[in-house]
Amino acid sequence: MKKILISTVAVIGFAGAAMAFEEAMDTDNDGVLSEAEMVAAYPNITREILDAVDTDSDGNISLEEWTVAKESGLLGEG
Ligand SMILES: [Ca+2]
Ligand SMILES: [Ca+2]
Repeated sequence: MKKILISTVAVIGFAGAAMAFEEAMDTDNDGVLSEAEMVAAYPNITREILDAVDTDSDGNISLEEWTVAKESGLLGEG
């Protein structure tokens, strides 16, 4: 019972994060975060962090890349 509750919370948490990504951060709605969108969302972000987050080095941050970065603490507390 407890396990089911925990995984439900995790799923809702991920859906909430995806919504924040799409609605608050991806301002041109192209499905990825450009460098400018990342800087707008994280004003103190550095080149090192941007490069670390963009794991496939295509110049854009996908939802997957952003989620991994958040979970690994690269993007700080927010
Ligand atoms: Ca975008
Ligand atoms: Ca990328």
